[in-house]
Amino acid sequence: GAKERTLVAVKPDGVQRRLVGQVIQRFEQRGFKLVGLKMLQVSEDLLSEHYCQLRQKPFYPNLVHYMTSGPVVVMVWEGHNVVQTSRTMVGHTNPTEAQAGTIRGDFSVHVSRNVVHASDSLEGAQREIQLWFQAKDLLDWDCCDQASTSE
Ligand code: DAT
Ligand code: MG
Repeated sequence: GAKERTLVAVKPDGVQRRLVGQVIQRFEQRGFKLVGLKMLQVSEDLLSEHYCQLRQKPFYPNLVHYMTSGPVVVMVWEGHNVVQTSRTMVGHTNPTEAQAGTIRGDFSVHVSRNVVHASDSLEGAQREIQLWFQAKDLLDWDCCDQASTSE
């Protein structure tokens, strides 16, 4: 529905390369609504919850090292079909496979430095949003063009 939400994060390489603004711009421009945003240094505990399905993978230690190497910017975006559309906007996990025009396809070359995260399913999005944000830090707001101007 229109209130669907997903978690998007600019990973440490994206922050270091000053790509935060371009990532936000793409989601704003597409028509999604920003309802939560913060910058933080991720702990290994949070990361192992976030990537709980990947703990057994051979690349997991490198993934932890990368994701804790500097701050990330994590956001919640809301709108129609945002989970699936944001995956399309982000592009293939491996930048080698990512289409030009996607974030990974435009800004990255290697799977170990792929700039952004986006939740991969409705259930995943709900789980990740609860993991990264407190409910009070997600804001429900309306556009000024829908508000009364008569006051
Ligand atoms: P995605 O980030 O597209 O949802 P994922 O959930 O399968 O992909 O994996 C999470 C991250 O782990 C991914 O963004 C980069 C890293 N990763 C995945 N597969 C990898 C691989 N084969 N080698 C190195 N890193 C990998
Ligand atoms: Mg994933």
